[in-house]
Amino acid sequence: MSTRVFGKPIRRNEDERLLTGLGSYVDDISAPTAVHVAFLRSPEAHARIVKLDVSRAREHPGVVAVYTHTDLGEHDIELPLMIPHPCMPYPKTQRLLAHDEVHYVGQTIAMVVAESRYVAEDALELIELDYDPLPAVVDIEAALEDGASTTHTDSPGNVGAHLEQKVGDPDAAFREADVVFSERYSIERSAGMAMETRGVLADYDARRQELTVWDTTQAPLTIKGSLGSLFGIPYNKVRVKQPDIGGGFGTKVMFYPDEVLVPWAAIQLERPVKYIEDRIEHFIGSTHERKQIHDIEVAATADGVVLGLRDRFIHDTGAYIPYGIAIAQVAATQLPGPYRVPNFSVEFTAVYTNTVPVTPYRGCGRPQACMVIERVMDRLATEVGVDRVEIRRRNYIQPEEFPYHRGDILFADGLPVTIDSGQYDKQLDLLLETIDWEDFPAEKEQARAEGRYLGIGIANYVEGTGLGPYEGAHVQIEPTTGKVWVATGLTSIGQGLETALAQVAAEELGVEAHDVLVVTGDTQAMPWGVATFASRAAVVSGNAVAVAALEVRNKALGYAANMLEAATDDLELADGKIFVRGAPERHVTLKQVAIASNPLRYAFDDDARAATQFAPARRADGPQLPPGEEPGLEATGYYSPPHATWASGAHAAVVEVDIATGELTYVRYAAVHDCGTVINPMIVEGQVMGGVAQGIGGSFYERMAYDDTGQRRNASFMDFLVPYATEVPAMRLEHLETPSPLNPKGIKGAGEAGCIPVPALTASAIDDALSDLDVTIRDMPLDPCSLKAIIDAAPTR
Ligand code: MCN
Repeated sequence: MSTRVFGKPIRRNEDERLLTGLGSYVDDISAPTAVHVAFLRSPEAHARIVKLDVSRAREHPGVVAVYTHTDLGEHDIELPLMIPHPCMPYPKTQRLLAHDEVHYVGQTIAMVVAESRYVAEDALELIELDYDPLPAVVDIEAALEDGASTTHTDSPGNVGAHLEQKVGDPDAAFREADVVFSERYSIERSAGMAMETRGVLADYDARRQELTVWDTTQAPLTIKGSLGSLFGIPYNKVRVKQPDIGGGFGTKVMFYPDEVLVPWAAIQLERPVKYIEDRIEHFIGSTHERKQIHDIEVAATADGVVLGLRDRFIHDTGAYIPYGIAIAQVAATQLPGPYRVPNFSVEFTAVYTNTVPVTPYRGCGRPQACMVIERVMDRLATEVGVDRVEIRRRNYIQPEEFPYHRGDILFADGLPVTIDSGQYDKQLDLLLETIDWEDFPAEKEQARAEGRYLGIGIANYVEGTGLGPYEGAHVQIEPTTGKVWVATGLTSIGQGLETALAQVAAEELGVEAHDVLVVTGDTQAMPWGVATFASRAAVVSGNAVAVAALEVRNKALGYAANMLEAATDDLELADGKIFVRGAPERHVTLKQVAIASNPLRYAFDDDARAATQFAPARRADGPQLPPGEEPGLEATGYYSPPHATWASGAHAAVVEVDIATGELTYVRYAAVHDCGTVINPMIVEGQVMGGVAQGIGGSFYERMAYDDTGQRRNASFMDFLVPYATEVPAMRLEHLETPSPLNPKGIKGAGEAGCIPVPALTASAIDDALSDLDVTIRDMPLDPCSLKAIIDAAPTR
């Protein structure tokens, strides 16, 4: 009679739908009368538009409308600055449609609406666009030199943001240090590359003044509020729905021009309007992340204890800075990783370039920070002559030091970094065991004797997750089915949220997880909330569901006590029923309680008739509801975290380098992940594995390449390589559960973790594989050509 589902590796409720092809994506929504959008996008990285004539396109048969910025009237606006910060001298965000200057290849200039996408694309060819090319800013270091060209001609320099933060006294640490060194590390530009590109379908009912938008967004409530205020439509008359989605990865949390323009056109035309981004547009029109160059100085004792760090880095923000300093700030605050580092300063400059704008992509600044600190640890180990494991142990924050206050350095939630809990030594022990660390030297020697180059790498990370401000949930016991209904303002983007939240509710209500229906991404079902990003849903939404479900549980027990004429303390909830303890034959089902709690009549329902045999749940047949009572077995709950909760992990991999070709193979991979109390270990494993696969892409394959004029050189899957299953090794995964003291369920986030340490440990493993040569990997990602060049240029030790 037990229904413990929290912490169980149960299969995902959504899988049957998604894996049997029954998912319904934006492009699947039936809209037979819809007209279709194609965008004229800038062919130049930086240019002044001297002529934009759309008259021939407007006359093309099948074209319904062609819009440029002059047609937008009061809606000729810039997109919002999502996260303002005073350190941005001139925060630039993108106009819906460009005015007289374009700032990256792919920027939207004009919108064609036609009876079909084919016609819309044909009409694009008829638009006359003349422009004077302007110098393009692409290289972030050159962009900061005196006399550099500017990304925006109306604004001086290319500095999007500049911020310095300091903890302790780093200069004193450097004066006292026995060991001092400096390093430069860089990581390249990459992007999420979800299987499904972005898309928007909008329908406006002018008679009812109702706007409905189906959008691949991770943030439907942001879209709802923004469109409502922009178009002056009541909040409750704007419905934004995120249908099933083929991956989000952070890219879809951004606010894009089409997300305003498509609904705007639907209002103008009073017809459904649809836009589905194609793959090339996804490469040049949806946001990227990652490019940073770090110059770090390290001060340590002769024993390898870090006394201080001084890091200065430059961060490529692309042509605009809609997410403010979020990525750079996350990188800055995660730089010390799981290590004490009592003194450090970090200073970053976000640089405008004439490239696709940069916003958070899974990991958001953390892979960069992890690469820097973990490479530093490897170098420090060599400097002081201890091994890579020991150097980490000497610097870990110890269990008794939690909560660990980093000092006055502010995280992305605007609060000082306080790491709530962790067990970093234990995590490392488990990792070493899982990857067979002790046996590796013999394995390496054996391989070398066979002419093969094996290496092993490790990396640790911490990750601030579960950011506020809040999330809410509505939980109801359905009176017609007896099943549990949960609505969240957040979105399911492939991360298993429907099942995780079902498990939380099921646990409180004593039902099976598959008897809980979770509604995500529908602003009509839950009109309050923030968005899915920053690995926050399990923490913030999970705890909100628990709050609401507990209230429903208490209500149900109250009604059942009346129905069974027993005290609530004597009742027990399990298997969808409420029992009198010790007398299981005396029970009511949750459905019967839900019916009894609701004054409506369920004429055809046997349970409703059966419910009448119990003592009345309330004086229900009276003419009024009893004072203080509400119909329905339901509750809405909210949860607001005090600050971020810090997950952690340690990964290791054995790699093989083919020194003749520069090819890299991941031979085996192990990960230990600590996301506090685990809701569903099977989902967390999937999350970590998926993240690792993306991390492998960011370590050895993927790089958004631009030429000096700002043209993309690899905007297709023929040239931008993502790893296949053949490149991703089998993984061994272990969970360590260090509950967060910050939330009642002890949960920390998990969704981004997998990708964070992969570049760092890959670099470490390659160094180890090539230990006969003098090789230190400082730049990621590599590819066979660049690795072969490094091997060929390396002196033998
Ligand atoms: N989980 C758990 N126990 C925990 C923490 C998490 O069981 N203690 C499980 C839950 O099932 C939850 C999942 O792990 O559904 C991820 O939880 P969480 O860390 O809260 O992350 P979010 O739900 O907020 O998801 C967003 C996060 C981010 S920011 C990106 S980007 C991302 C991701 O997760 N994009 C993804 N995972 C993705 N997975 C897929 N398949 N596709 C994406 O686009």
